[in-house]
Amino acid sequence: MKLYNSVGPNPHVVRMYAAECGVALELEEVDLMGGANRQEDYLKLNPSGQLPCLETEAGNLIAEVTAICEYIDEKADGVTLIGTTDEARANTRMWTRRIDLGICEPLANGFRYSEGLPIFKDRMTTIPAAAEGLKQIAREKMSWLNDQMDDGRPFIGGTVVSLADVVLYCFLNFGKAIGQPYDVELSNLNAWFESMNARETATA
Ligand SMILES: N[C@@H](CCC(=O)N[C@@H](CS)C(=O)NCC(=O)O)C(=O)O
Repeated sequence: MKLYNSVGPNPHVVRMYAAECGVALELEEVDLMGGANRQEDYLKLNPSGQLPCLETEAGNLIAEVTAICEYIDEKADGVTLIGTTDEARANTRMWTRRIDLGICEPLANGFRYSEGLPIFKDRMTTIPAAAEGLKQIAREKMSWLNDQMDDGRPFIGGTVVSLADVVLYCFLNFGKAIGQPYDVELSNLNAWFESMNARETATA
């Protein structure tokens, strides 16, 4: 399987997820900073013009990180970070959706509309006036998640590592690098982040 790869948290999610599943990916780098992902050649692969994108052994193209990770999960031999039962899979998808919409999306758009404006202003609609509010929404949801984890669960969805953990880890790691570090006083979130950061797959 070939992954069209670049800098940024979304490709990191897929690389880490594949490493967790023991699935090898051939990486092909795309120059995101130079805007190659918005050019005709790449748009033929992923008309959304974003990274990553997976080319399967059958030659099909899959974009959107949660779809790619679920596909990799199905290809993994005996390992799953989605879940082994219908209840577990629903739980993983519920938490992943909460993380995606509540934290990742506002954090990323908060960046695109402020510090990231020089990169993004000519490739998408940007709303600088919304940046601080979006960052605030992400912070509030991190605090809410921290409260949810007061029950001592080691992972976001409960006792086992899941897609939700990989997605959030990669975005909080990104947030640290772009001026949106999570509040280390959120002790449950901080302990969880440190445990994810210690996984061998974190550097994939
Ligand atoms: N919803 C997409 C988001 C992908 C995304 O935002 N990728 C970023 C890299 S982390 C990107 O391609 N940014 C460059 C651009 O939008 O031109 C997914 O789930 O894969």
